[in-house]
Amino acid sequence: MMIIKLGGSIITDKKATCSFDDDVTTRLSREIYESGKKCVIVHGAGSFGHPLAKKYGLDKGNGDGDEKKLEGFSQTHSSVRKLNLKVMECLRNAGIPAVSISPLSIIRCSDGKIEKFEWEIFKKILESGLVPVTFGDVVLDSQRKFCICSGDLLIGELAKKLNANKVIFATDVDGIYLENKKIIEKATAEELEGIEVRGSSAVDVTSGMSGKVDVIKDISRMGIEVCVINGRKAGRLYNAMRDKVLGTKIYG
Ligand code: IP8
Repeated sequence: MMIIKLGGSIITDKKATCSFDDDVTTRLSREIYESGKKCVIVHGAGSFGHPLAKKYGLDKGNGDGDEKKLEGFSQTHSSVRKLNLKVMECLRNAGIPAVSISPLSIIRCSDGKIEKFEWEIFKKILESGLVPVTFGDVVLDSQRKFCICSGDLLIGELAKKLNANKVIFATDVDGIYLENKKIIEKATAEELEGIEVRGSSAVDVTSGMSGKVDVIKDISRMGIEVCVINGRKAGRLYNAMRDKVLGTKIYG
């Protein structure tokens, strides 16, 4: 079983608020369907989540009980759900029996880290032949009152709990690349340590590619293969799902 992350930077235009890329999401949905592989799908929040989360300072929680932040929490949750509905429609139209699970309902964090996760629902849904879909969301936090739960954080936990054999990050870059723009084609988690990573510069309250590399290291240390590919280029997701990776492949 594999986990696919559809990055917010490819399913939305991160520079324009709430702008969904229907064409790219439709094509990626077809690639997932045509691969014939069993998977869990996680998508980022892109321009439906990050600008709002930044505007209301949601990444810093709500320790001071600010009412504006409560409004921001509610608005951000509703906005990422709107994005999720659009993604779900593309997946269903491609023939994928997708069902949505909102992180807010099943996750509680403590100081930004997952402390309670009712992950078994993913297992049950997979066993029933359906395809579970979840997304970057805002969730409750026992220390900060609330926090942001990124799709990448979810993937780290899901990969471990569901015993995934592969995780694919479909991003807006050709892979993980070095300061000199050279793509790393293959590496171990150890080889990734200490390298200067480059990535998207759009508004991102969950630290973009550098945050992703930390998650990638954690996942590959569990012995799970991780691929980073460019989802804006046709066929790359399909090929990565069929073991032909054009991008970066990290192995544990
Ligand atoms: O796009 C962020 O999720 P990500 C979630 O997967 C929010 O990092 C609400 C900004």
